[in-house]
Amino acid sequence: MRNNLFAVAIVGLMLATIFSGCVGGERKGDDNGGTDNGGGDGANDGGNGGAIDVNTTDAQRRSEVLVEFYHAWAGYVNYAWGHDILKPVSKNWSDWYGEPLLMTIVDSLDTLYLMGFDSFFFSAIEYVKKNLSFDKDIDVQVFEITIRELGGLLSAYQLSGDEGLLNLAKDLGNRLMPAFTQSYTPAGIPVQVGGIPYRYVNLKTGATSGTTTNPAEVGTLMLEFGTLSKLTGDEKYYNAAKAAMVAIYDRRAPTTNLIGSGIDNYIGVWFSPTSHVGGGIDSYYEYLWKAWVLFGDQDFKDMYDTCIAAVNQYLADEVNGMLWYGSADMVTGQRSETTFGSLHMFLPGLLAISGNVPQAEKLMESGYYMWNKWGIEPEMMDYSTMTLTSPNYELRPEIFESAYHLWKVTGDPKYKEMGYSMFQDLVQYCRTDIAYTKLNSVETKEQGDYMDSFFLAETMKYCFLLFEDSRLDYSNAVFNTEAHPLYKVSPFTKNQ
Ligand code: DMJ
Repeated sequence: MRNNLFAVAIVGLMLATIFSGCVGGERKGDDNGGTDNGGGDGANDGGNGGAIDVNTTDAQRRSEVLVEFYHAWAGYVNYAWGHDILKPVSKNWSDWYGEPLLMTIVDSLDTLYLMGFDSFFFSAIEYVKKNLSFDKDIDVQVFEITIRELGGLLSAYQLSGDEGLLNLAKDLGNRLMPAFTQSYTPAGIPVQVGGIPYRYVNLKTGATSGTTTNPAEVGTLMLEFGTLSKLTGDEKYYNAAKAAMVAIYDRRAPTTNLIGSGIDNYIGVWFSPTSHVGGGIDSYYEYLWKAWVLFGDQDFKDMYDTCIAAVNQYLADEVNGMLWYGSADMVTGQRSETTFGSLHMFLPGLLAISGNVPQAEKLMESGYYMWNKWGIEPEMMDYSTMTLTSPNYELRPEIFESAYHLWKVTGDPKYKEMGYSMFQDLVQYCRTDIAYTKLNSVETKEQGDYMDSFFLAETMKYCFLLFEDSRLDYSNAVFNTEAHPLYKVSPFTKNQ
């Protein structure tokens, strides 16, 4: 810990000296923005309609992101080191399950590498190997621990070649496996059907719990468990995670090919037939496509093609010339809600990498309009009235992720401009004296007291990659849903 603090202090001084002219960028007030999103209330009145400083170079912007990442990382190191989460206003910490799983550290490892903070990367790996234990009597959420911890460990292993990380990943994978195992009542009646995993598992005892789940939590395990199989040669992880994805696919509505948002994992029956692309379903679609890319398994591509066609047919919605994706009943396809928010904004990126660039670009314009309407995007709003339904902003990354993929796929610099403009808004509204924090309301900009680990794992990473991604082998990597790059062939093996 003391070594880390010392290193942080030294690098802080270096960064402050090198980038003192551009720390935080110079805000141009409320009228700055990227591409011209037009004006007027109906379609395109982005609040940030002004021109961006075109002379600001990629190198300067990259430096600004580095400085801000460092500001947040140092806050974590100084006030929450060894714990899961930094509370950046009260300068306190919290652990998800009472005992730390080093969530922010594990989630940040590959960001440290991609940004070139090599000494932090390697010393954090040493700390993790020495201090992270999964032998804890706690019931963890399989989805969250898979995408943050298992994904973070596997990615850092692929970047460093450090076997200690793979051993931790194997240990965690084995402790999570009971979630996939069918269990029985004392009378011998099966209480879990068709490979739908339990939502919670006890890391020490393997006891499972949770009677209900959703497609995202069932279907966002494939990249991590599949990679574990590839790296260990043991197919059981791949097969269990694939069976879970197929179990959801097999329960799609035959009338529409849509899936619902809540399913009873004992009996495999939907209890919420509302279909959408937001939280609870989102990354199911993402993993169908990415599993195809990472593993070359045609079944995933076939499932993705069927699902995304249904999504585009029933959920896409044009209002006042703008594209959104709302909710519909999975059986009838009838529109049920016109809500959309920050989590939905992963979709432009997914559409872009899977080949539907026109639709991706159109949705990105809508998301950027939503962001600029309030100066920061809300958790949820009604796109038919452009009114807030959940006014908070949780430091979410999805819109930056989509800007990055659109930049890579199209080469159009407007996506870098969008990213930079939104990054400046983050600095203006979410920065605290020691780190970054969520907003309770995008309307009032009142700050909350929580810096989720995905801010360093994803939001800051995508901001950085927009201006510098030389350490990422983009064509060989697939990002898990927590922005951990997983590789078809590990970079360190290629270099050996
Ligand atoms: C992250 O944990 C992941 O991106 C997940 O897929 C969705 N929620 C957060 C970020 O918003």
